[in-house]
Amino acid sequence: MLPSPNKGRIELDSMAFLVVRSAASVFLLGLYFLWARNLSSSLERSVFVAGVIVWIVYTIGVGVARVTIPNLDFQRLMHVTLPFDCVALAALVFSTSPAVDPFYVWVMLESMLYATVYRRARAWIYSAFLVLAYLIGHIASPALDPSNINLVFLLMKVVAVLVIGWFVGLMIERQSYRADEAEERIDDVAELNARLERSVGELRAIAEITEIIHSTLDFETVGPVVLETLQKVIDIPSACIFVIDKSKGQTLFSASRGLRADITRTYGQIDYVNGDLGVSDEHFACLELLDHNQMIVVFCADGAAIDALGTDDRIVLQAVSAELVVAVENSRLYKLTKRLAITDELTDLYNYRYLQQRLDDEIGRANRYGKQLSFLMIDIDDFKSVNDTFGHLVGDAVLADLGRILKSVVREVDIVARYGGEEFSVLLPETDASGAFIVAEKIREAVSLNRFPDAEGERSIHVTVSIGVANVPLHAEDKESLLRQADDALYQSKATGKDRVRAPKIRLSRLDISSEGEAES
Ligand code: GH3
Ligand code: MG
Ligand code: MG
Repeated sequence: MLPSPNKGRIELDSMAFLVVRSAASVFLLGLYFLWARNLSSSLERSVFVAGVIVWIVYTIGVGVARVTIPNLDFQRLMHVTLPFDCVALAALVFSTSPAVDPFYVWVMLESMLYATVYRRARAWIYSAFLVLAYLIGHIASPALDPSNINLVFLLMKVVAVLVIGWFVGLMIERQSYRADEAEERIDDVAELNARLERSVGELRAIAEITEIIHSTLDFETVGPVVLETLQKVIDIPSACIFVIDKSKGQTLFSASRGLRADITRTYGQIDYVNGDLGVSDEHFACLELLDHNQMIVVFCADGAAIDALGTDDRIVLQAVSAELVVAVENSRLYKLTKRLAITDELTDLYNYRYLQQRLDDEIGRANRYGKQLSFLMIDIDDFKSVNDTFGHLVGDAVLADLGRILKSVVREVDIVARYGGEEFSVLLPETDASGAFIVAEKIREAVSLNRFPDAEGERSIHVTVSIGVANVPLHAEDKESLLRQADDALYQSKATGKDRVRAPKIRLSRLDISSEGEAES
């Protein structure tokens, strides 16, 4: 017997039913041969035989039905057998009741069987049919003395059948109710388990993404990996995510996955204008996930997919957004720190440390590949008097302005640095001495022609610079001698009247330019 998942009733196997009916048939046949065929009354004998035949015929019918009908509906089968069982039982009770009433127990058993299979009210009706059959057989029995029927006793027997049927029905109903409850609890536990598993998956994805994002400061390359990991918990095959600087309307970070190239291009540069995202594609929708410190995180995907996002999905996206914002801030700070570490604050030129490092690199490269490089050492003439006349602040402004002039004169690849105080230097990779001389002269001339603003903003200050030029390999082969040679040349330009360019005196065998006096102004 198995609990029925649908009806909450006992589901009897039709095979078991057939076996029990067949055993009952054998029993009835045995009873006939051992006892009933000796009954003195031929009426009782015939009725008994009729009852047995009806029973056996329907048992055979059940067997045939079971073999021929696939997926035989057991309850329907019992509906069919009930009336014939009632007839058979009435006949059997009719012929045996007056003697020992053995079929009373039979009626009771069958009524219990119906109580296990059908719901209580219906089982009761079927029990009532069986009781009715019993009563008809019992009262109609010719052997019973009509004047001597014990009505109270008969009533007790009938009520006992009904009560037991009702009781069995009640027990089974309770049992199935408990089974239903247990099943519901199992469902609840399964649902909780699924939610827990999902939450664990989400936490794992967030942890994974956090690790990926924070594993590098140059984290732009990790964008697709972030989206791929997100997809493990949020079922959106194509999406892009942006971190936008609201104040500048600038995309600081963008990553896309599974999008066509044209869409990626369209959404790669979302403009944040007047608090509105400039997205028009009707198939796409964007969701603002986070707004923090002038930065917003926007997630874009198919509109239907965005609408279908659940609360859990949004929590995951917001957690990832928070990490992205921190990572973008860290990356920005890292880039700024990196820039500050190599930049001179006052002039925004490279600082002394960076210059030294680049000198090492470039001289190494020049020596390795047989290339040239030149170096200019620049010193402002009589800068002390500028400070003395106009004040230190104006002096600082002159230095900053001079930095701008230097940068505007040289090429992108040249390295302009503040060497210290009011001294500057320019590293010219792949430039020979004559080329360097021309650059130095351009610088000298640009500074000389420029007028720097005084405290009132009047462009009244005139400064000049002296420049020493040195070249690898013409004047030097390593950094120390290159710096020394440039410094010596600078000293020469100071010594010969300032506002001029000088290169070191060199041996005639290495000479390729006229080193002294040519560039005098
Ligand atoms: P010279 O032609 O011989 O170079 O004369 P000079 O007055 O420029 O002398 P020197 O090269 O020794 O210059 C040093 C002066 O530069 C001293 C100091 O007042 C000024 N100076 C150095 N660093 C700074 C700075 O950061 N700001 C300002 N305002 N002045 C500076
Ligand atoms: Mg100086
Ligand atoms: Mg000076």
